[in-house]
Amino acid sequence: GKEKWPRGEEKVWKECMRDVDTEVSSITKSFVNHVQTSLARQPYNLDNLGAYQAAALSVRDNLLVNWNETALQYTRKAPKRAYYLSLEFLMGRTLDNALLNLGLKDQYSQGVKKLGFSMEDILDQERDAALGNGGLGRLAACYLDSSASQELPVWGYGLRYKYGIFQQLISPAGEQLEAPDPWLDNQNPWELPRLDVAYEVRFYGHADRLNDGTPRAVWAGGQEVLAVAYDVMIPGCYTKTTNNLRLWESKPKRGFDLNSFNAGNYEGAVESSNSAAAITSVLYPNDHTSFGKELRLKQQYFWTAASLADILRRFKNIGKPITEFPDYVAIQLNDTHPTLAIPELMRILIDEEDQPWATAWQIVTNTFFYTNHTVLPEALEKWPVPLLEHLLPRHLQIIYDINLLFLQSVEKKFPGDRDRLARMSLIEEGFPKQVRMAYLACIGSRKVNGVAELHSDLVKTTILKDFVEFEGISKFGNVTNGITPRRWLDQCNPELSALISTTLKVDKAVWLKELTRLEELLPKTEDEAFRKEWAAIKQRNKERLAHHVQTTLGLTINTKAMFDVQIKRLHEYKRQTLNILGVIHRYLTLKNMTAEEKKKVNPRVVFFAGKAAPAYYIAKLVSAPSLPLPLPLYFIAWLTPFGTHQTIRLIVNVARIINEDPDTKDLLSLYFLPDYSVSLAEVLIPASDISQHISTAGTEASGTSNMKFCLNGGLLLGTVDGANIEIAEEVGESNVFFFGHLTPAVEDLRYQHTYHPIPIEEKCPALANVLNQVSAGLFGDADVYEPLLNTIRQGDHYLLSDDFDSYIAALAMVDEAYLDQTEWVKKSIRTTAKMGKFSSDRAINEYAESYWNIEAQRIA
Ligand code: 73E
Repeated sequence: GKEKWPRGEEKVWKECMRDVDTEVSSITKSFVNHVQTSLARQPYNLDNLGAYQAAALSVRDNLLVNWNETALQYTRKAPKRAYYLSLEFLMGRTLDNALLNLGLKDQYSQGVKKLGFSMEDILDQERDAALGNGGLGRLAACYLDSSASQELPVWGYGLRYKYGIFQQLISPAGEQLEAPDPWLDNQNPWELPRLDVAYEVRFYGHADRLNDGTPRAVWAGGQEVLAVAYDVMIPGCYTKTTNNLRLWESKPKRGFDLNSFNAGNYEGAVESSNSAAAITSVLYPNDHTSFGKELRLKQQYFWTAASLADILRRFKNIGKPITEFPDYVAIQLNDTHPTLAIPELMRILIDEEDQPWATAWQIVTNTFFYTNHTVLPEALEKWPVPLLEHLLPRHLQIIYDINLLFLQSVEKKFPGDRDRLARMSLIEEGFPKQVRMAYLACIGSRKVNGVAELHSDLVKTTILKDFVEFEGISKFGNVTNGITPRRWLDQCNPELSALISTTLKVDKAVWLKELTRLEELLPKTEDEAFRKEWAAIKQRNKERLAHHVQTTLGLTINTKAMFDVQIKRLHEYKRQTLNILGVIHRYLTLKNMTAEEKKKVNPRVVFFAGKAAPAYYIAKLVSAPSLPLPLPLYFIAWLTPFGTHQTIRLIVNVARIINEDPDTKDLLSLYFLPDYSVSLAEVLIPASDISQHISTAGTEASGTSNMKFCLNGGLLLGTVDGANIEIAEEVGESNVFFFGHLTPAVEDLRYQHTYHPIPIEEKCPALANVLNQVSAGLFGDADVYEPLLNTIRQGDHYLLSDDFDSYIAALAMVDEAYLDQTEWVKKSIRTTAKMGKFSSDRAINEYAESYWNIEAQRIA
């Protein structure tokens, strides 16, 4: 039917439009005002997207006031500030978060209702800002929220990618297809273009040492591009403090080469403008792999150079001598991606500020802090020396100089230890030689940390062992990751948040910033009415998820079943394959059961979501039309989706069979939800009964979704890895389901796989049977899966065959525990109650106190 216009109450619309002084709230007025002015739209036929934009602009006005006051106060008081350099900020949506942090959600909801809109529909119009791959990028976003909420003077610096993480489509055959994510297409009301804040960044050219008794050199020639700032406001929770996230966009310094144009070379004239814009065009979608691509290195330098120039300019405004730089500035390096900031600051101090080498190095090593996020060898960044020499000739000189002095000091402490020098050199020998970025980040920083206890120990005993021996243990620490309870409880699970406030008899403004107060829920485990309410909320969250899947995918989900969830990037080490093979095992077991036996089985719905890294994505996006045909063989191999792509395909095809099997479908069903995102996580996490974090021990540095599930009362099934260990320490081992070999066993097991392999039929008959059923074509496409199955039969680097039996046993324990619903709900309450430690407020305060030495600033 035709919609009636205007929506909502006509009187309210009219009064807002005439701006007469009535009882209509200022919120409604500002909303209508933006419809008429900023959007230049007819108020009477506004759609949901327009309403979202008007609401966003109106909220933005509120934020702007606070943001300006915060900036002004930081400038006036000039406290020491910290800067978080991250190539990824996985922010998700902003409107709901801003409304909650401002404490204006109820008022806005009522306001838009009067105008005929539902807040839920409006919020749903917003596109995710998905400028990140996974945990590392989402951690950066949580840390910004916590910094502002804790009133700490912290700014983020990143890149304004035109395209975020690709959109994932799943073909009917189960193949992952990637589409670009043009997230800025509808305009982004949350960013403020700062065309006045721009820096020139140089690439290529030549570097000539002055050889005048100083370490100076002149770097000239090459290409210069412009970095333009876009600011994103970061509101704290119930505070005026509104910090800044500054994202750089690349632009050609001159849009157009007039000489070439006049010479009739139109293509040549726009070429430089194309290559400059390419730098910030797309986020690299491969996490845990270092690709060595020139464009990625350009991104890293472009971003670090612009950020440092900006930080230095701000420091100079204070008017202090450059030697006091570290008293005013701390820079956190989020993994090794911004490591070029170290030679870049050396370059500025030496070549532009004319400082002696030792002074410059002193400043640098008191300014930077380095967080390592992974010990997987394939993720450790190394850049080929020839590439660096070509793109950043001066920086390569500086890196060689740093290395020379460093190795001299190592030689002094360990005379004659040639092996040690080779191991510790910043330059790895080989063809080509490569720069080891983790080593450079380590020696150029004041402190180094890992992201969970186990991981930090592994950093100290494996990849940076020699550096601990040389520099002393006190330089190396741990800051266990955290998550913001604003987004990951209050926003995604409003009913649970409300129940907690009522139960604790304290406003959420208090406990959301003092999360250990959740412990006060503990006595409530013995309160039956409370348990009922707790369980009812979980049930409604499951129904909300089911409704979402129904409306987006047209699938009907059994909400009476246990919801079992594994959502994260697809990666061999995270072992989604173990999970799907476990599902197949369950299916085969059910198929062999009598009707009587089946009656004792609790129904289970298994959810997967996650993106696999497309190795050829960038190539496809940038140069798809010009691929040479026919393709050489090695190229086809490279394009063939492998490993994780086959796992997705297996999941989809297993789902197709078992969801239709009348023998089992009431007891087991399986869904792969496409295009996993922050917003989808916000629906999935509160609905989970059990979630899986099943990496091979020692491979998942921390994990952060484990914390999100537990905070929402979902129980954890996992390996003894990363932050799972600390979660268990907090909630008690009886409230988590652990399985699998421990970290110290992994090396030996891998050795056995290589040198004393045992046939899988012997070693793990249950797993062998599952693999054979897949090979036999039970789920179709048998030959497609053979390479994947063979990685388990031979080599088995991630030890699926070693952990399978204990995994199946752990799943059975989950089933058993779920049968006793009273006890299960108690576990659920206890889990939430003990999650206080994992607030990102705790983590950010550790950085502020023990690393950066910065203090909270009250914005009056
Ligand atoms: O365990 C997670 C950790 O919780 C780890 O795998 C992830 O970082 C999270 C936050 O600390 C991570 N991402 C990357 N390395 N570790 C990475 C590597 C290269 C490119 C992009 C991301």
